[in-house]
Amino acid sequence: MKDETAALTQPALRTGAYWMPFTHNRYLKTNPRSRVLARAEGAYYTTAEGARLFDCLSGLWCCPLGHGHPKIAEAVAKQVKELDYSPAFQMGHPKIFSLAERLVELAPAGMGQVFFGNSGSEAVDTALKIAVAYHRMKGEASRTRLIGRERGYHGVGMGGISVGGMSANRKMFSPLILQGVDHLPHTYNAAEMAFTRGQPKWGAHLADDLERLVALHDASTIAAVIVEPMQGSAGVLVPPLGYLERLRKICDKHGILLIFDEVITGFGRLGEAFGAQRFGVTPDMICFAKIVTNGVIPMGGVIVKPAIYDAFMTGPDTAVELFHGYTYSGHPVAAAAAHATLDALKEEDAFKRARALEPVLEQGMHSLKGEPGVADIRNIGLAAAVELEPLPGKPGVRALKVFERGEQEGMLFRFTGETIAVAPPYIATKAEIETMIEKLRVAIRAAT
Ligand code: PXG
Repeated sequence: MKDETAALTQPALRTGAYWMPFTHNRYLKTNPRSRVLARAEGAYYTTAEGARLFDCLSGLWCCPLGHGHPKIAEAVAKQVKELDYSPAFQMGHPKIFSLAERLVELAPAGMGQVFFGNSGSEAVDTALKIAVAYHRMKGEASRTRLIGRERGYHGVGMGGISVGGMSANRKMFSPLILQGVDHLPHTYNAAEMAFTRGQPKWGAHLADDLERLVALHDASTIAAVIVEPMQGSAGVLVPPLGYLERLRKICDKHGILLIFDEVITGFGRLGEAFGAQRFGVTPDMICFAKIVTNGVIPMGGVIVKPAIYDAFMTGPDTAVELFHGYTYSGHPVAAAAAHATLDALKEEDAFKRARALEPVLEQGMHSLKGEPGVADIRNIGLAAAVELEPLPGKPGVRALKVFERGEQEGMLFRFTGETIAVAPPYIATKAEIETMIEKLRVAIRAAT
């Protein structure tokens, strides 16, 4: 029996002071008890009420090795005692130099340096700044225009919301949106690709819209294109076959930098180190965050090609080359967590495991076709989404109902808009993934 008065009511949880991010604060605070997580171990959370929830999205896409990983916990504890902080400017520490080397090795061939921040949002804003500054260093200061994509999510910094393509994240802040930003069309077309497994065959031609923007503005005004190889937050929008290749070609033709925002797709989510390797397309910069530390300590950053780094290495060698960085860039505790995470990913053969589980997730998720209100199912790697038809006159409520029923069934699903996304931990078993899908079926049937 669950003790209804446990933890949260003794003493009573006071919820008023915490303004929760990307959350319906008022609804949650009327009955917060099931929404408070008290503990986590492996692929499971325990709520403050004592209920056990399978971690269907690996935290927020960031904890695929499971919670409380002993090696990561140990590395963090040791680092706090050895060197808890080191100034990020004009100073370094051994683990951050070696981490940069390891990340370059993991990245597709041809990448050279890593600039560190603390989140995906910082990684994106850093990459956009580097892109504009790079062209200036190369004597092409007119290349300032940035191109994102509809339905893209690049975090919540001023740069990220500007190149991002989610109207809810932009409209409130419209005076702050950067000037000189365009968007490619998103690649989703239900009529052409609903219920596709993996990459849709239709849609490579949508990359040609970049040629239209070049014709409109001239290449000499365009700095960079930024896309997520797979659009995660938009509900697992998988790139059409040939699309990313085509973007790469057009960028090369016009001297435009191509940035992959791999905050979700990095470190094995698609069965390879990065989406770049999965799709066989190498960008000029890769933004990363999340899984780099298994979500344990915040860290993010940008991996760049040597030509980009080299462009800044001019002038007197006593001059600062890039006026950018954060107090916590390359934080030693985050670096220790990242090393331990990379070790564990390797020791546990995690990318291979993700690849092996991909067909299990694909087959299971697509078995939900035909359940009430299921409008589409998409998947790639160890990520999938079910898109639901909205309940008449109640946008978003159907997915909320699925989420709430999911909790009763022992599942922590992620819901946004009309979509349920799953990205189970790499450590999940086949049976756990199958159970997750059967519980999702129960929740979908109940949400009418
Ligand atoms: N780029 C991409 C591609 C992301 O997915 C960010 C940047 C921003 O990262 P930070 O660390 O600043 O949050 C993200 C974040 C979801 C979900 O449920 C996705 C993200 C964050 C929270 C929830 O899809 N992505």
